[in-house]
Amino acid sequence: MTRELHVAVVGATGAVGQQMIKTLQERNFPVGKLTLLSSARSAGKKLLFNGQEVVVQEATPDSFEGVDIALFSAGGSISKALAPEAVKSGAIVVDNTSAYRMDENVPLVVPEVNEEALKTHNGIIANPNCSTIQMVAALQPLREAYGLSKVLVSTYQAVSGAGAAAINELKEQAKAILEDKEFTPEILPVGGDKKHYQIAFNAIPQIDKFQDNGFTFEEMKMINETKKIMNMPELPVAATCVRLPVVTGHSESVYIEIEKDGVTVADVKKLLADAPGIVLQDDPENQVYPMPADCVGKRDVFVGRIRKDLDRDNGFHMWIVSDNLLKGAAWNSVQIAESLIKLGLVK
Ligand code: NAP
Ligand code: 12T
Repeated sequence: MTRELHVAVVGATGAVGQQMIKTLQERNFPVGKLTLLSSARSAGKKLLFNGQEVVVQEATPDSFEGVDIALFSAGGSISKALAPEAVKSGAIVVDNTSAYRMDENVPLVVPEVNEEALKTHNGIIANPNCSTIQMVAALQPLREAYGLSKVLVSTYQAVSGAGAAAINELKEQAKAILEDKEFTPEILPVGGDKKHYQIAFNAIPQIDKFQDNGFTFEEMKMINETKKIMNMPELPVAATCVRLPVVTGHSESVYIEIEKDGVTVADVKKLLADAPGIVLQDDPENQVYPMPADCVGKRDVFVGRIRKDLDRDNGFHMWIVSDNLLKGAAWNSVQIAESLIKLGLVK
């Protein structure tokens, strides 16, 4: 019998935090006590967990007394400031921000890929970037069976990845445009960057800030995190990340090259159909393929449009879709917490 745990959610009122609470409930996670934390703005607000009202409190360094597992999703600076405090209080932190992901003392975990890495944790475990999680979950079975020698990805990302304010911006903008009213973009592509652009009825080839090498930080997260999670530092990976006017569900066009010769599309389909956490939706004759509108609220990663490259026998193209707030964030974090219990890592 698992003991009932004291769980804290930091950023409980946010787009990800809300899904964390819902996922803990749906998974029947052994929650004995739930502490919900936010900024002072939302302190006092009441949220429901298993039909019970829980009052949101302001997150402070003293918020973690007696907490066993703390799920952080309130932005990188909050994680930098408070995750070490939570660890000092004896909690294990699962951090959804990019604050610790590339720290070599912090495991970066997608349970279907590298669950064993949890055993090396020092109090903080990083939850990877949303676009990266769904991609590596689908690539891992192929890598195990055939070897992997190249990954090229273009993403079609939903606005909910940028938080509750971005969801609101898309909806308000779409309404303003349909009603012929004026509007001023304020959030997307990146709240903290110099310029903001229309997202409704548009596509923006910028997610997160530009780096000196011409790639955006979102693209570099996909590149660096993929190598770390798969433990393949030499794997060639390149990414182009694009924001679409979709509320929830990231889509990705992925091209890979495998090491083994003679692999067929049927082989790849069979492998993915049987892989954990993956749902194969691939039947062109009947127009069956994954779409974000169909994946909302589901924990799986959906794969379809699998084709062999026309010029390279070891090249394959595919389309990978998942709910960015679930497998991309809340579900992967709760899944990590479930793995910690399963591996006997929660004292
Ligand atoms: P959001 O909807 O904007 O919510 C932000 C949450 O953080 C709210 O609960 C907010 O509380 C809280 N917060 C803000 N400032 C705080 C402070 N000073 N102290 C304590 N809490 C504070 O954003 P979101 O989409 O849920 O994302 C939250 C974070 O998760 C992001 O910043 C990002 O780092 C991470 N994230 C990761 C992924 C991923 O790829 N795995 C995806 C999306 C997001 P109030 O209600 O009081 O404002
Ligand atoms: N895709 O924590 O969509 O890696 O704006 C944060 C924000 C990923 C992250 C976004 C994202 C992260 C976004």
